Parts: sequence; C-alpha cells; structure tokens
Amino acid sequence: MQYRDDSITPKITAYIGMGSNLADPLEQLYRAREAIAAIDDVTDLGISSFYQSPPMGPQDQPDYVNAVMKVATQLLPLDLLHKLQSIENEQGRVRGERWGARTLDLDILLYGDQSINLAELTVPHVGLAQRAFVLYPLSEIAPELNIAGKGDVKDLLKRCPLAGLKRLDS
Ligand code: 5RW
Ligand code: CA
Ligand code: CA
Repeated sequence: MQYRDDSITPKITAYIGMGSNLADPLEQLYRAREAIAAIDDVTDLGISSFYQSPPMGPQDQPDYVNAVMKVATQLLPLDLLHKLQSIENEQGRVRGERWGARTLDLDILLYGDQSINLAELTVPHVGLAQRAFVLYPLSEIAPELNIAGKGDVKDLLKRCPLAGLKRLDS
C-alpha cells in the first residue's frame, strides 16, 4: 500500500534483524541485504558487523550468523513485513520445527518509535532487549537509541551476557 502523495509520506527509520544458520549463512545475509535494498520505498542506511553465536532455543542445529540492518522506509509495517517474508521464501526458507534451523530469518526489530501489537507483528521485537545476537549489532549502528518501554541500548547491552557471541572479520 502506498500513500497517494509521496511528499507527505513519513520516512521511518527501521531496524531489521537478520539471521541464518544454513547454506552459507554469511552469503545468505549478503544476498538478503541486496534484496532489501532493492525494495521500492526502502533505502539501505547501513549494516552492522556480522556475528556468530551458538543457537538459542533448540541446540541441535548449527551456529547462527546475525546482523542488523538500518533502513529508511515509506512502507507500512505490515507491508514491510510481507516483503521481508517474500525474501525469506525466495532464499529457500522452509517452515519446520519451532525455532529450528533456517536459511534466512528477517525480523522488524524497530519501526521508528512505534509500538505495534498485531497478531502478525510485535514491535519492538520481543527478544530485542535480552538477546546478545540482536543487541550487540544494534548497538554498533545505533548506540544512542532508546527503546520505548525497555531503555537505552547502551544500558541493555551492559546487562546482556555475550553468550558465546563472536564478531566475524569483515
Ligand atoms: C528462540 C531465540 C529462543 C532466542 C529464539 C530464544 C536465533 C537463535 C533462534 C538467531 C542465535 C528464536 N534464532 N540463536 N535462535 N541466533 N544465536 O538468530 F531464547 S530461534
Ligand atoms: Ca530501494
Ligand atoms: Ca522471524
């Protein structure tokens, strides 16, 4: 859905969590960034370093690679979500076990300063304040951010154990 007058459409800064633990995870995330940047009404504003970590949830799966991407968008949250889901599907995501291995997972972490509580979408993302694989990359590209109801990213980070998280070289 588009607004009729683009000149009055609010430009929202959103942060997208990216994860993969199958089929060359780094390559999956590079490809996903290109696909996200190619969406109409989404502009790539940058990406964090890439981080490797052991799986949270079921342990019988490979380590993950995660990153956080910053975008500007004029898409509504659910429209952005559906485009991200199409990219997951294009990159071979198969729905299996809950919290199981996947080629690509794209989550809307933040959408401006909005709180969204829909059956399909919760923003800020539920795990954002506790998960090292989200907070460390997010703090790299948005160190001064305050998350409504959760606090400053800097303070959240101080209370978040690394849990085996390692930054990858370029
Ligand atoms: C389930 C996350 C339980 C945290 C989930 C939990 C992951 C991951 C998942 C990811 C790492 C959702 N996604 N582990 N586990 N990175 N390291 O992106 F406590 S499944
Ligand atoms: Ca674009
Ligand atoms: Ca997801």
